[in-house]
Amino acid sequence: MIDDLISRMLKGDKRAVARLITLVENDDEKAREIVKKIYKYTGNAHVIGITGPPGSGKSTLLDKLIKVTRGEGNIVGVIAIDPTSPFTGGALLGDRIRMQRHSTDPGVFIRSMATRGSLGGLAKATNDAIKVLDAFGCDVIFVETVGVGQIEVDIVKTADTVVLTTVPGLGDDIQAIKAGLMEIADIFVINKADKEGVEATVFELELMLDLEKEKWAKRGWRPPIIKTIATSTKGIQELWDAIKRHREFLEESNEIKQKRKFRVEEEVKTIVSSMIAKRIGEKMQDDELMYLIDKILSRELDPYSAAEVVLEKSLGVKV
Ligand SMILES: Nc1nc2c(ncn2[C@@H]2O[C@H](COP(=O)(O)OP(=O)(O)OP(=O)(O)O)[C@@H](O)[C@H]2O)c(=O)[nH]1
Ligand SMILES: [Mg+2]
Repeated sequence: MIDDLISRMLKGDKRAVARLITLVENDDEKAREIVKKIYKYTGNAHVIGITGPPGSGKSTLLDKLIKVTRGEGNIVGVIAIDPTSPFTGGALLGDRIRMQRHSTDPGVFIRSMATRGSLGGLAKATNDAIKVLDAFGCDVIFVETVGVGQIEVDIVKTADTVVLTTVPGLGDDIQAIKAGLMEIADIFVINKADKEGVEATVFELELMLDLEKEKWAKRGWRPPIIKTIATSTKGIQELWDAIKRHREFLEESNEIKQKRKFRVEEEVKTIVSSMIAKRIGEKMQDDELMYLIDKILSRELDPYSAAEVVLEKSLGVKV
């Protein structure tokens, strides 16, 4: 079944893409099989993370960006991560799905992914879904996340280019930006530039960027600040041009190789830990190991010594 889906996907069948993403989302074993089979077709897509506070206009921007990049003949994939924050859950759903109108275009694939149960699972599922879209032939893959939680930040970190959106009158957002998002942004967007206070926000951001002048000089890339009105077309072409310039910078500076190396290392580590956790979780249920728990409870054994026994018995590893 998987072989059939993959061969249909490689021929451009979007329904097969959707099925494959559902499988990588819901079934660890199948995800493993799928990624093993499609990996050789991946590595071509430019992955662009779009993150920023709820309601800052990420989806509206994406809707316009899809149009511009499609106009250049690119095959486009979009993964929208549903917010985990209780403050945004379910809000503005209509806006979020507006970009779905592009779904009838055979060169655009849009998927929304929700957090189900384990949060770590979302990062893994997103990564695997990106691989499916990459193998499908997407030249550009956008990943939209609300930059509130660590998980979303982790997801967006795996993008080649990170676009951070904000709106005039930063207020509390500036704290969030300072508290970590700043570090990961390659491009800043001040959306809703039709609202008051745009220039003050540009000024504030420039000041923040100035604090790290040396870092930008050394790196050869200072994040540009682009003003957009996503509800019209103002700034959209400039934003797309900045994204392309960043991609060129990554290629020329070799940063892309380092980023990808780091990403692959992280990915393998994550997979290994989850495989070990699963194996140990299963093994711990055996009576053979359950007695250890009783021994810890009766103070005959300490948790570290028990862990050593568990590792040795389940994986044959001595630590
Ligand atoms: N005035 C103005 N409104 C905008 C602009 N861009 C987006 N909006 C409006 O802002 C609201 C939120 O836009 P979305 O695109 O859904 O924002 P989002 O960041 O994707 O929101 P979440 O996914 O819920 O975090 C919508 O009502 C948009 O029409 C803009 O440039 N100017
Ligand atoms: Mg959105």
